[in-house]
Amino acid sequence: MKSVYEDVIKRDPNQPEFHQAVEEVLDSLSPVIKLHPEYLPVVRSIVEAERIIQFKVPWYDDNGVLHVNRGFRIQMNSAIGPYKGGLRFHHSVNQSILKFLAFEQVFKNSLTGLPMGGGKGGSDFNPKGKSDQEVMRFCQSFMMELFRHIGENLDVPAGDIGVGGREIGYLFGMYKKLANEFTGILTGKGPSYGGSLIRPEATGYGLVYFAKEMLSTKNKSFEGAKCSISGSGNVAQFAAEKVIDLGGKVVTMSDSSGWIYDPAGIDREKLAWIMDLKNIHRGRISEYADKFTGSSFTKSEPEPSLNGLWAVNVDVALPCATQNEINAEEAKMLAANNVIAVAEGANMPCTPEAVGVFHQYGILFAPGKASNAGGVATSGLEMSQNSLRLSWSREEVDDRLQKIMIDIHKNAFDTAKKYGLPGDYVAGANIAGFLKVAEAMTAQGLI
Ligand code: NDP
Ligand code: 2IT
Repeated sequence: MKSVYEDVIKRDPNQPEFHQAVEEVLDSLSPVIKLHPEYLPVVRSIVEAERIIQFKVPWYDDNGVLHVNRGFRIQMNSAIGPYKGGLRFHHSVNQSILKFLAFEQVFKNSLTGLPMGGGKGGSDFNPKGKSDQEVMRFCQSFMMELFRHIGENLDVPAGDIGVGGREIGYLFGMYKKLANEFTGILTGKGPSYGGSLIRPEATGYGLVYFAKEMLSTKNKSFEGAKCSISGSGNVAQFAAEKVIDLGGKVVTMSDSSGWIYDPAGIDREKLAWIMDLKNIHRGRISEYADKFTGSSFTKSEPEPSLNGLWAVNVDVALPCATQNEINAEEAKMLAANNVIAVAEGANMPCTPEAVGVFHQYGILFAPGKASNAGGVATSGLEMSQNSLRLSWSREEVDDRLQKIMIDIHKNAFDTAKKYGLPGDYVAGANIAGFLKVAEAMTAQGLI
């Protein structure tokens, strides 16, 4: 296993996020390889992307000035289904970040139990401060190249940071025009053109369904629980909504400029205000503190550090912004306040050292590839509805989502126990996710 990791570093020495994601999975897989040495070649193969596409995305701003961004699609693994995973538009996007996300996606998609391989893509385009017209021109230019590499049975992208309903709409329109056909090529579509109900809510809701299962292993629940959430985008908003639904109290949220603390709790009305601020006006979370008395705003620097958010005394912490936002020091602050559970809404928001602290203190910890899988699972349900040319009701999709999250929890929990690591959801999720893909790769001849 050590040689696999060394080879990964040797091949791409400048990809720290990818190395981090690979190292964690390889660590978990050691006991599997002891039991199944025949899977070692699979491990060697699974760390290499099947295909990486990089392309130029030229677009004109509202003043007629040309900008040139980079577009990417990482087609990581198609052993159990078409590549599936989001598109991220953020100034930090590079191959390392997208490869870590695509790698995580392979295991996550396997855990959903649905037939989806792993992929990820995006661009270093920064949507902040751009007009709708600029975002539209960028999306159209991006799709002009991406369209030849995707397909409903080949690769089905969706949203991620900086890509929500607006962007998916523009991307879908351009795909449809170029391909001259109406297919379910993207998920996260609007409900009027093939999108699934509950898909916008799914990652946040699914996260809380998963955390609820974790808490119940300790005879705890969200009823009366204090909860800190980071981020104020898609995942954070609907995680907050579900925590409130289950009787919990959300006291923090954030964006890249800083975080807000509301000791009285962000109730339904305040959350509706945040959704309007973020989704319609595209404003900053600092405005919350101006609007609601008793709340405060703390600026944070440098990104993604949140200078104190994780020092707030809570029962449950749900990091929902970005990778590596909780380090060991912050994990120790959560431990000092006797946090019961930490569940990742974002992908890899906790550093390996932070995860070590949670394990050391016996804090329940869920890795994103298990706890945030509700988003891609519901994307899988959107693909099924598109294939059937049917739309299921909110209740039907929500019921399926809940069942999938309960199953993922059980699978990760039972697998960890089986491999002698009870309570270690990281090992459980990595091993369970790997085994299905490994079997499929082996059956197909490791080509
Ligand atoms: P959004 O773009 O809707 O929201 C992202 C939020 O995180 C914003 O509040 C943003 O602040 C903040 N944020 C992003 N980058 C940074 C940074 N570098 N430092 C500090 N804050 C930051 O994205 P999503 O909610 O969709 O995604 C959040 C996380 O969840 C990501 O890790 C994503 O990969 C993961 N995820 C998303 C899924 C989905 O279905 N959307 C599914 C599974 C996981 P600001 O607006 O200021 O940039
Ligand atoms: O990280 C993720 O799982 C996502 N951004 C969602 C991917 C999807 O295809 O819905």
